Amino acid sequence: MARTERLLEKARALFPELHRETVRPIRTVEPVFRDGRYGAEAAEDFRNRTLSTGDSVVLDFGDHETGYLTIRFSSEGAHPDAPVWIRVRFAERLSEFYENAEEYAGWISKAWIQETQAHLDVLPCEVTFPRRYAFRYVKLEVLDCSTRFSLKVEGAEATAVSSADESALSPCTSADPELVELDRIAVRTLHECMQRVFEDGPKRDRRLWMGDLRLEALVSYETYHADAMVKQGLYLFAGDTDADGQIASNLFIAPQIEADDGRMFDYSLFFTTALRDYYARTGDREALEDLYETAMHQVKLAEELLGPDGVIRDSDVMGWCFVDWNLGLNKQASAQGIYLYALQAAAELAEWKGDPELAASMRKRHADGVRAVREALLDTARGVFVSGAAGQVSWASQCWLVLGGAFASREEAAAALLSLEQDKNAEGMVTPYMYHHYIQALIDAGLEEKAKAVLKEYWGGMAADGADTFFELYRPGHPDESPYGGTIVNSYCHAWSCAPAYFIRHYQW
Ligand code: RAM
Repeated sequence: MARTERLLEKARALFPELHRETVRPIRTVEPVFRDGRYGAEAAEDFRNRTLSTGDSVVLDFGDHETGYLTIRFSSEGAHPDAPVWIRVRFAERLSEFYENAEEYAGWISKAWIQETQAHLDVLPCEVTFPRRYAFRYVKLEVLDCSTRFSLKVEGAEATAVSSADESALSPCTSADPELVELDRIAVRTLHECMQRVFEDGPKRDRRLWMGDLRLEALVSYETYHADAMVKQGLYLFAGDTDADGQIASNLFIAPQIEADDGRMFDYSLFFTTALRDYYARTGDREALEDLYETAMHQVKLAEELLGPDGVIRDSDVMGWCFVDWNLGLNKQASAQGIYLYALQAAAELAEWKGDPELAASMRKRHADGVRAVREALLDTARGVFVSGAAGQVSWASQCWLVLGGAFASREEAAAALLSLEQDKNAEGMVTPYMYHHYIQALIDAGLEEKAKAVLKEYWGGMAADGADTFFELYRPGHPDESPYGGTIVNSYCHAWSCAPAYFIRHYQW
């Protein structure tokens, strides 16, 4: 790894303060699953109940919260003659209570599952659970309580934490109530993910990912204006690259700053595009001077993967390029689109840095890359780009090649995007992250009204499903969608899904 202490020092100075707020449950509920939908019915207030072995109570905090839970317990009946053994489960969505942690056998750690157990030796007592949880609902289950007494829950509260500064939040000025509601949920999503860094999700993975940072930054510019946190993220990534200078896909900040050893073609290039976005918004010369070389280097590294035909070589190494969580997706064409998109950013950065020759060379590489991909991957009969040896057609490939400027005109781009709707075999999209790029591609192709309609339908689908915050994965009609081998580890507050707040505000919808 190549650590640059000078950059990490600057990053450390930019860590935000966390704001703390005490929140309490607004009601006690009984989860219900009816007609394929999860819901909650009002139940007897938890303070009025006495709990014995097998009993449980569900507290509803009224909104998604990220923080630390404290519960006060007492007993009723004889003097407690044994500890009480309890399980506490935290859920961002009620559906999580219908899943069984024991049955999860997926490939990411089940330690992410938000549940814990405790023994209450002496009653009354107050317990503060040490982990930070992401939740709206908390379920307390009595696993065992002596028959000589019963347990009472006297009170519960959480210390919610976020670095989002509410006083900095710009208002949403849309006149469309549907959009105002989507904006509200999106802003809440970002709020919850704004911790010491822009986390991907407060339930999981609770850390800074380059691809997520890029989109969180775009939403932040329109909402909380947390420019210093965007800068912090960029300096963190630049301060700990691999030995070749490649930006890591994600990094940890505790116990100390350390980049993960994973690399992804697209996420490294998003350092370049995120610096472009940051400088365009802030004009922060110090950041441009400090981070420019690293940003341009990502493009150079990407170029090493160009094949003799001038197109990024395909790879079957799992995760070489992320694009989306659709495990059946071939990434080659998307990777080329992302490479072209980054070249455009690199040309702008070089202009701003005062290096017009390099800017011209970036533009030439872009033109070469467009020509190459049109020759190698454009199916002229169908008007779409194919990807990989099997010639796969996907939504992701068209979107990224629109964003990278590989279509000859807006009309050609629009025709390709629209043709996907008739092609049942085209590989689809499974994350709001990929949908963000689809919305942008529609706008770039001149289909802004369609973009708005898709945004309303897709994010509106999550809202209609009771979302307090937007999800990591969402594929209408596929509630079991999870790349991890089980939805119990899915995150239901994931900042790469805050797109509505970006598009509604940026395009003044
Ligand atoms: C998920 C993370 C993050 C994303 C990576 C590729 O596991 O939560 O959001 O960037 O995938």
